[in-house]
Amino acid sequence: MRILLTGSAGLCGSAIQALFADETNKPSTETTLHCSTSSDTDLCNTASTEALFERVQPSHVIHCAARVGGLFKNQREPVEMGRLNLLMQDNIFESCKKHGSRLIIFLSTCIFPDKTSYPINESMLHDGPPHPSNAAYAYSKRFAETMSHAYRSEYSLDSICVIPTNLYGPNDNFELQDAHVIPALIHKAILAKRAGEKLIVAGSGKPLRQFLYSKDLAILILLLLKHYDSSKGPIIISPSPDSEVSIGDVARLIATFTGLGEENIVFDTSKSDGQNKKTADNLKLKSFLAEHAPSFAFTPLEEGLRATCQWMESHFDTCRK
Ligand code: GFB
Repeated sequence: MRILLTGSAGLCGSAIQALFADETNKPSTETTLHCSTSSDTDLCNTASTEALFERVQPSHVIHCAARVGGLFKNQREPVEMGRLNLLMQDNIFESCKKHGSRLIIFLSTCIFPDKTSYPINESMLHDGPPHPSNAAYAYSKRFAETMSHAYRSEYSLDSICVIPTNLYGPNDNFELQDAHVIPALIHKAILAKRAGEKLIVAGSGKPLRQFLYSKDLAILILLLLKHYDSSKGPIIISPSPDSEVSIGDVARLIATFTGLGEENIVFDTSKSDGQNKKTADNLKLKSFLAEHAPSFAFTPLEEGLRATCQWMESHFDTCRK
């Protein structure tokens, strides 16, 4: 396999690179990984995207590059969250069609309908409007699923739409205005501890989320790239529904792991809670794993959070923030 990895310096891309660095994880010795970032290619530009494909001639593409961000970035920049993802996806689909590359493209559980029954499964993707806080992003990613079907029926393009729940881990974006909840709270907790202040958690702390450790996602992406029958449609990547935790519980764990202490947390209820929950089932993934990786186990949240807190402590001066 000649794998092109876009967005290779990001949370997901860097986890896949790290996995590849360990030779034993390589799908085969002949497999090569070609990493691309926004500094070498503007994927919103058709010519530069095609030039990248001409250089790499990929048999497989893992499209990690995307305009992503937490609740508050989605509320602040809905146009870019929608438009830039549409532009990148359009160029990636067209170049994959031209080069006959097998493609993995990332959606997110926030794109499912907001008013729905739980747990959510893959068949419910288009059953109603998403949460208004990220509608532009959500429809841009729903459109990727629609185009995945379209390219399959018209050009037999082999593409897999993977739908992860909230991702976290090393090399995340810790920039306070744009970050997702876990990197934002870790960054704020470290600053609060150093300044002897309180950790300010936005909202009530009541919303519920399922969190996926980036190292787990990387392992699952390589398994899916090798073995998943893409005609089976999109697939949710998530620990089980009962792994769901409240934002308040996550904040308390982060306050403990950063040494700030749970007693130093305050909730700013003037800030938005966003979606209350987006509980997703992972039955499709579990049946895939039963066949292809029965010994796979998700990293427990406490273990992943502790490791991510330590990672940011040791990379505080160099990480994205
Ligand atoms: O991770 P997050 O930004 O995204 O926020 P969503 C999750 C929850 O954490 C919300 C609370 O209830 C926030 O109110 N929260 C508390 C904070 N403190 C903070 C903080 O300092 N920063 C942030 N960001 N949140 C996103 C979608 O929704 O999920 C994206 O908007 C994407 O498009 C992502 O899909 C995975 O889980 O609410």
